Amino acid sequence: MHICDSEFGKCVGKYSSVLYLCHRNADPDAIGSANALCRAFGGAVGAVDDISRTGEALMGVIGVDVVINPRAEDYDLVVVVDTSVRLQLGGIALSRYALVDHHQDNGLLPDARFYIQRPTKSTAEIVWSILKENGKKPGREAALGLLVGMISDTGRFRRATPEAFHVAAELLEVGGFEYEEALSAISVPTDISRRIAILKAATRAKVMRVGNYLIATTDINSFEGSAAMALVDLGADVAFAAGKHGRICRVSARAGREAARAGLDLAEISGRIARRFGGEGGGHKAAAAFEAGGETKPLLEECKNAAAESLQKNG
Ligand SMILES: [Mn+2]
Repeated sequence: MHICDSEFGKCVGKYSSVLYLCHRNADPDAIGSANALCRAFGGAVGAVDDISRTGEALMGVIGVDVVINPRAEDYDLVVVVDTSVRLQLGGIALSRYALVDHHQDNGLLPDARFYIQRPTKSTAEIVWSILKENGKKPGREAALGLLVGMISDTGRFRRATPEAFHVAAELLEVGGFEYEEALSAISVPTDISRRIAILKAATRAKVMRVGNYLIATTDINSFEGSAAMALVDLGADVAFAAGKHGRICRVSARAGREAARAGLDLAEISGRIARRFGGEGGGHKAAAAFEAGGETKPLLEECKNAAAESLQKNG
């Protein structure tokens, strides 16, 4: 059941123990959003498998405890935060759950007790609206966590909307901290293994030109998301980085502004290819990921062709 932001307090208040659950490799948007909801409405914060590097940095700054791989059955309700596909929840067995999210996949909606999902640039913006509509005033840490989530999901406001800037201004006012403090919360130095992986991904990259667009693919067995993002930073319009993990292939996709503006939809492409290879995936138009069976090479070939087809059609 879809609910309005103002109904969240009433709906979640019907359950006595609530877990706010972040996706696998929880990022600052997930951690900041779950933390603010938990502080406002009561409950616990959990995450699946692990926390991202920047998510962990934020945890320290705002002082939130996150239970890794909590037992969903220990709670009356699980509120899944910043997550749109089951794949991102690993082995967690969901029964009674709700959803607060900003992605565009609807896989978790039909079975949710209630949900709020709309395509904003971050889940944090939705959470801020939920707090306001329910008469909750966040403290300093809760507001800081939300702003850091926004900074992270908007690429430091490079992809921000006018609405996102409004929310950011309100969070700075209510939290009473400096913007610089929020920025430094996620400015953690990149560790050497990630830098090695990214450099390897760059040296192995194959590049195809389609009109004025460049599509890069690369094979790597860790940090696929960082690698795809780095290839876009280096000049690719679209980048796919694939890694083999046991029998499963993980592919991360990123697109630059021009390709996204030309109508490329990586969430759609990821979902479609994943399903064809017995997997699952999704995300956003310009940033998506999937897992599927098979080898990296044919999957990357499929990705490249799908992106090329889309760019030729619209570009
Ligand atoms: Mn997010």
